[in-house]
Amino acid sequence: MRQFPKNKLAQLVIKSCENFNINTVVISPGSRNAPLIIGFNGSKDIETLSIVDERCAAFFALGIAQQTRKPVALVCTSGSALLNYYPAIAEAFYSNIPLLIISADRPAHLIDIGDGQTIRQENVFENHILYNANLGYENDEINIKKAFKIAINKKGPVHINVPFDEPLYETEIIKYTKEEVVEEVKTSLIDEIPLDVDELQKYADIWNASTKKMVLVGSHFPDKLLQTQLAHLVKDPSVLVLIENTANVSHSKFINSIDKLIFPLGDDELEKFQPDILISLGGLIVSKKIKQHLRKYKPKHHWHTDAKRAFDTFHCLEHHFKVSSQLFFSQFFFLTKPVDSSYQDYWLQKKDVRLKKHQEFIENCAFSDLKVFSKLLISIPSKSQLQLSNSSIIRYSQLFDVNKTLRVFCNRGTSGIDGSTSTAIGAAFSVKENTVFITGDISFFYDSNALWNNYIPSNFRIIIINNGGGGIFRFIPGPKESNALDYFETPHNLTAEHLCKMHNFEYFIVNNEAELDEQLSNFYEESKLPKLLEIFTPREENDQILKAYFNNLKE
Ligand SMILES: Cc1ncc(C[n+]2csc(CCOP(=O)(O)OP(=O)(O)O)c2C)c(N)n1
Repeated sequence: MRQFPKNKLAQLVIKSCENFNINTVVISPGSRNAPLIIGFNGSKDIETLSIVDERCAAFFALGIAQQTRKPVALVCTSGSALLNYYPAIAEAFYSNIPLLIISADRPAHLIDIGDGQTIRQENVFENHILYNANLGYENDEINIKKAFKIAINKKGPVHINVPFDEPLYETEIIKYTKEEVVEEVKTSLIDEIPLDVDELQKYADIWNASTKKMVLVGSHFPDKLLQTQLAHLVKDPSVLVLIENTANVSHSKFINSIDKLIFPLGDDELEKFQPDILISLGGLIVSKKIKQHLRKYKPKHHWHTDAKRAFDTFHCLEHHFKVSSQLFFSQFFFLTKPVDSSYQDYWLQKKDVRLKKHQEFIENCAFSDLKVFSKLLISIPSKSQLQLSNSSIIRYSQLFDVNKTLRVFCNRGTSGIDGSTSTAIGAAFSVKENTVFITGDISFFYDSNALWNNYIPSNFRIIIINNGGGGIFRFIPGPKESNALDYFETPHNLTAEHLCKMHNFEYFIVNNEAELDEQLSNFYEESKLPKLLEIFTPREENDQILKAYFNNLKE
């Protein structure tokens, strides 16, 4: 026997969540969603969390789902509450993260008649959602099941909109036992349908005839099989593997700082770098330089491997292998052979040259964002999870070798600055290991409600590089030469100190290199409270130093 909301639609939604083994629901307060709140709170199988600000709640849920790769449910009331989920929904859509959005609504006859807290909720996320289940019509049960299966199998956001008439708070005791998962859900490689071998052979023939092949890996969840496969690929001297830090793979023969390699190249060298074949995999690419390069010096063949979708990022996509990269490589390796070539070796030698230049410069450079980064990345304890905000933070990180035991994540689906802290906190909440989050000041203050959250583990660490504004706008061409730099950079004198007091973080401050060394020596030690380190860097010098760094890379 169990207490349920009296409302049958609420019962159906809650039972479906249990049957599909949803572990977590993040609830934001309201009255229209009372049947769902009461019902989920009565569930033994589902953990309920309470976060007031819906934008933060959604990014927090995204952080959990990013780690568990299982859908996390979100529940909110009607009206603008729901719209605050949109930034995280768009991020989930482009980053392939499963989210189950459950919104309470008024019944159809109360929409657009002047009722309070009422907007047009059905299909409101239409452009960035994998499925809309608008309940209250026919086939509610079928629609709900479809939403769950799509979120799980296709790894993305789905929206279930649930109209509730009053009364909202009534409950009933009913006999209830959880049913087993209603339908088989596909979650692993063995569920995939392999590629047709004859078809694949045609591509393997092109591959085997080429001496210049590039494999570009964007953001990817850490995966041992993929790591092994990519390590196998670089045994072939005609293959160059380019990775980003968020790809979570490593090897001494991978090119990991793409911009560092490309920036100094002249036209002759860029032509030399141009591959015949490009295989891309993983999520969206951070490196602007490689995007520019491959759009200008297009490979003859661009193939993308992904079970779900392929973007034509370089305007020359020839083929989409609609399977996971792991399945693709496991089939492809049967058909391919190493080819004699100097392609890989030539660029690995260049990589070494750049590294020497890099080290020389960093050793001697003044206190700045760049210098801070060089110290931060080596200070992070092994096996931590590293969460990065957008803007120059993710870009600086790409200039350095990151300890290969770290797992690195960043919201690159939409590259927003609006939910990085909330995402990092959700991710930290869902894993046991230490989580370190490095962020810019504007991104941090934008999402400061992320700290309004009772689930922040004590081993969570925030590091703010406070350069007094959006430092990226001093670096990229355009804003500085315009008459409106302040509107891009948005300079300020804010500090995180008072937020730390309000939200129970230990606060540390750094203004120079010596203080940085001192603070980093014990910043990661165990503590009762989570900690925040705010590093002030010289706003007007950072971009000069970064420009000098890139110029110095030139031979
Ligand atoms: C939601 C959202 N609004 C605006 C932007 C545009 N934008 C990109 S970077 C940036 C400034 C970020 O500043 P900060 O976090 O301090 O990082 P820094 O550039 O100093 O490294 C802005 C406003 C964005 N990416 N996302």
